[in-house]
Amino acid sequence: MFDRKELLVHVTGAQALVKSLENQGVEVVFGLPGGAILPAYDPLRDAGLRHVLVRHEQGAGHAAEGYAWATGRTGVCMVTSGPGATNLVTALADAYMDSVPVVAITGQVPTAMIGTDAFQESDITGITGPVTKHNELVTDPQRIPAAIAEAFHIAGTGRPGPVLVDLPKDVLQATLRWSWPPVMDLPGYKVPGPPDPAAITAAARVLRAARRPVLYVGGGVIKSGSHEALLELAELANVPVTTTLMARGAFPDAHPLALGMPGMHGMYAAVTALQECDLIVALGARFDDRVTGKLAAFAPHAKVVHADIDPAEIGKNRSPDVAITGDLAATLPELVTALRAVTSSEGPADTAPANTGDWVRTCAAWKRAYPLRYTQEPDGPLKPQHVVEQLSALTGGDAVIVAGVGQHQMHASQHYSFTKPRSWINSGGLGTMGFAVPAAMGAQIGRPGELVVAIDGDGCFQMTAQELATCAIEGLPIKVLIFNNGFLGMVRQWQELFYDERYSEVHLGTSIPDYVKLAEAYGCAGFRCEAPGDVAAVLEKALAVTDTPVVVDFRTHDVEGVFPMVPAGQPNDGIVLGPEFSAAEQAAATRREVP
Ligand SMILES: Cc1ncc(C[n+]2csc(CCOP(=O)(O)OP(=O)(O)O)c2C)c(N)n1
Repeated sequence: MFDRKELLVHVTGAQALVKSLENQGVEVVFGLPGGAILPAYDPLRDAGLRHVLVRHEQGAGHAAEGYAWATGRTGVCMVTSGPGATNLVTALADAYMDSVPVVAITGQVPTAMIGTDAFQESDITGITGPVTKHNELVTDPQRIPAAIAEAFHIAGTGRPGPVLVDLPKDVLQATLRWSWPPVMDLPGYKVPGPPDPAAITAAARVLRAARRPVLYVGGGVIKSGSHEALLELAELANVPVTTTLMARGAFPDAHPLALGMPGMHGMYAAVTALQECDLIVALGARFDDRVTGKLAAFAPHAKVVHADIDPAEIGKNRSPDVAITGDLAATLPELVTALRAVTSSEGPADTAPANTGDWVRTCAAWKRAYPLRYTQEPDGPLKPQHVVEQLSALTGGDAVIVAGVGQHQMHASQHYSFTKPRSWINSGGLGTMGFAVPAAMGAQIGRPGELVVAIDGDGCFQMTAQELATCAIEGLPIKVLIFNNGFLGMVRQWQELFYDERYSEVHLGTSIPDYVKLAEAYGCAGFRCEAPGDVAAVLEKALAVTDTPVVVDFRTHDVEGVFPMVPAGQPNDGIVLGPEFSAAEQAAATRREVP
């Protein structure tokens, strides 16, 4: 990359920006131009990278996120000042909550006009301070290469996250001496070093001594690429594994040790194993309230080993007995080695599987006794769970599944059988309706030729459906399965359960818009499916389309709920199995018994 001949070349700020992106190896920028960022769009014409013109800046942000989730690389978006920049804010907040590496470039009004309420001025570094890992208003054109290099470094290292670089128009128009690589000057930014060997040994010892351990696996395992070491650890120590909403796919759901998702809509076995365990090994997870329920009542008998790259997470919600700060890519293999050493020093007769065997059998019995349950009548209303299970069977886990936010997201996470990492993309922390379509677009660009399926709610879909136009024009054959229940379903469910069925402003109706016509208007293929028996055939038809995006309007049951459920803020001990279980079964489950 370093080219001595380029040392004395003078370029404009805009050219420096584009050259910096090229030198960072950026292959795609999602964006939409406007006045302040105009100078940057000129050299972009001749650049060796792809620009995808979105229809709304929020779409650019989520597309950059989807690209990053799907590839592990940093996603890039570029927009103009003022409304362009503020339209990005939701996506940046989303990326911040879910630790997604994104670099956002925003145009800004000329430096002399900053603070004058100039046309399309917004203090975007001020606005995004709390939702970015770092941001910078660049006032010296000479700083552009370093600002961009630093942005990528910060976004992609340590705990990943979004970084915003704000570039005033005059800074983009000024000239500077081009030089690459720039010297980065980040005195306050430190990526955690290797994990402390003493902490690793301590963790191995408590794991070895535990009789009822559980691995609580978060998104950090996927981000660090340490899923293989996770499998090795789980099998070596014979420990049941729970995978959070952020970690679906980090451990194969079909594995006998897999308990599935914990938390508010988690599987009974996963939720209960965490409540009853004597040791939680938290790996790249953050004890989020959707997992813990009432924090004071969470896992009351458990010691905690907490391994995370972000020291701020350790002890934030739950004090650990053993803290390991560092990259899981190093921590997990070292933990495996340390566990082997501890085990062999205790002699082959006393093997780890024997220590935990009873516990593993108990968890498996819970799994069998209290599975996910729903009823699909052959002629009855179409159940969303049925659609997800048909999709799961048809793809065998060989697809990238993207979700919106709501009941459909939970049904997708619960009923799809994930086999590998980076096959599940969703908005976990912020819970952003409108995430799915643009995130699927970004994922499809990052993984061309692979099957990308967005499972979306009718409410969510209508928030960012305009990106279907982008997908059609770019020839991106994403599949969008709308679970059209005619309601803001998850909110309807909460009104049913917690507001005495007093439904207020949650009815959308199923037929406006006509999603098939809408799909066709956007240059996509559109199908509709209402009968349970037709699901497999319609999915096959949809999956067979490879040259345009596809939208399927699944007319799903309007009152279907998501269960199990732990009401918000309640102890996880009170997990409700739902209407498919008898009172006797619920009572037995509450007592942890297996009928
Ligand atoms: C931008 C945004 N606004 C509001 C909410 C609150 N909310 C959470 S789920 C939900 C309903 C989603 O409805 P839909 O997309 O139809 O999905 P369903 O729950 O019916 O599957 C709402 C309004 C949100 N998460 N995000």
